[in-house]
Amino acid sequence: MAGCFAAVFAGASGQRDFVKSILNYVDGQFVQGEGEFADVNPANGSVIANVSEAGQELVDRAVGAARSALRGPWGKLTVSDRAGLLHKVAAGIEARFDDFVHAEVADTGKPISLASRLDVPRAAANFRVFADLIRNAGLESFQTEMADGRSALNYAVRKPLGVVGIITPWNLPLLLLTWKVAPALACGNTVVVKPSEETPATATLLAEVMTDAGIPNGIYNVVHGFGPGSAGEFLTKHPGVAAVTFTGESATGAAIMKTVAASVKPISFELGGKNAAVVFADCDFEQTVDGLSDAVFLNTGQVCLCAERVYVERTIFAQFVDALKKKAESLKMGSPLDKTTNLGPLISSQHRKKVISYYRLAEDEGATVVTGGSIPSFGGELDQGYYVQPTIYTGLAESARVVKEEIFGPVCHVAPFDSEEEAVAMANDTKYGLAGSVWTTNLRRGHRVAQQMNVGITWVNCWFLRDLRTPFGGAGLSGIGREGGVHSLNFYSELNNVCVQL
Ligand code: NAD
Ligand code: 6OH
Repeated sequence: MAGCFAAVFAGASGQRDFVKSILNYVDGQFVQGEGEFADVNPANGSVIANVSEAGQELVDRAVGAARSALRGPWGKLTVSDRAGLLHKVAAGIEARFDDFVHAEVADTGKPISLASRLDVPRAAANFRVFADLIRNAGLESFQTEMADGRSALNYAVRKPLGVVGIITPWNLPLLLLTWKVAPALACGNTVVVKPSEETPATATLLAEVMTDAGIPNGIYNVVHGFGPGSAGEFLTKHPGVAAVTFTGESATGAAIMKTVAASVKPISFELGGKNAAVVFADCDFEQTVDGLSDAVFLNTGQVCLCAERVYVERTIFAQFVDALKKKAESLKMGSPLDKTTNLGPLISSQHRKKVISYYRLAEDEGATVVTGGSIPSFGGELDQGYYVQPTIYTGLAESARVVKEEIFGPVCHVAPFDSEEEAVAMANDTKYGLAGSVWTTNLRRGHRVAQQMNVGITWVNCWFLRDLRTPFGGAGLSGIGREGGVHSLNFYSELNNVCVQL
């Protein structure tokens, strides 16, 4: 079947219709799997598409196609030609900008303003950055002199790993998928992707862009489904898959690790977080309140980098909590399609149950509710959506579960500190280690505290400001390995060191 999306996006009524049927994409064809499940719009609970679920047989076909494609024209392209095709993919995403934005908004419920400024532009940037990186990457080399007088030249050449299995979550679906697809393809691999069952649309739409850009059949394959006993597990278990890269919950990472252990595949894991922000009394107050509002509430708190623990120097604690409360209460919750909306719903009814259970737990654990803490009422269609109020707590012990466990909603706990050492100790008192932020106008303190954070990335006076050449990943329960820049190139390629005696 050609173009399962094209017909649907061009609604005859002139109205933008959403996807009605989302198929798997294998060897350049949109194909049906064995089962079907619903893709739900979290803003109103309506079913926006039926998604075809890939069974074992279809995953086998996808991996088989990806393996064959390694031996086809893709494997014979020069690096420069491959990079050129990836630039065309970036341009293709931009050419269908509105389609991607609307598909992402319908699947996730995120505000259209956010999808337009973050998710879709970053997807195009992911392809451009890794195309340029691979085009300009040098070879590691050493001139070797041995004690016995022999000399040699060593140099390492990059080769693709083979078929890379890519498994991604629902919070930034296209951004996180392309963050892995782009470097994997840049390094000459072929891929089979399994997007989240909650957000299957943009990965499928990307298939059309790949075809239009001239990416040969079998290079980019999409299988839909769930984790255990479904496409996710079939893909990670598959003997034809050379490496697995995964973004999602830490517990899922542990399950995938067990699955891949038997075949000793390389893995890259970007997992959960319980990130801390440390606010000093000498911060630029307005900038910090604005920055923290983003860090806590962006994407309704469903960003792995969000700050769920905020530590504030005691001398400004009350003033800061009050300002953050006002900011939270000024955020507009509403329809994702309204350009003025700041907060959309959570991804699903199930996820809302989880977040609300933490809201109840916070009260049981003795928290003071500064603002929020429940489900909003709109008096219309949005009451069928999975909205929760942006919420701020104070007063919990550092040992409380609400302070220790990832909630993944628009919520934080704010606690005071008296000294820099105490703030660093509290920030580091977690099993996670993804991201942190430090807010101060004292330059030396900013560097000093940032360097002591046990995380993969620390921002000073900003948050989620990304340079795609930098290492990205997590410590502890937050992940294994680093991607970004040359770290991605290293993960997605096998280095073969050639030693030539001179
Ligand atoms: P999840 O772990 O539930 O699911 C992620 C993906 O894994 C989905 O595609 C799912 O179908 C698949 N999956 C589930 N079980 C599987 C199994 N046994 N085998 C193979 N695949 C399986 O995560 P989620 O709820 O979609 O996303 C939210 C989580 O992701 C949060 O914990 C968040 O912190 C984390 N996250 C981390 C980063 C990062 O860069 N570190 C980025 C985004 C999200
Ligand atoms: C998690 O929700 C956000 C992850 C962000 C990235 O992986 C990135 O490259 O910006």
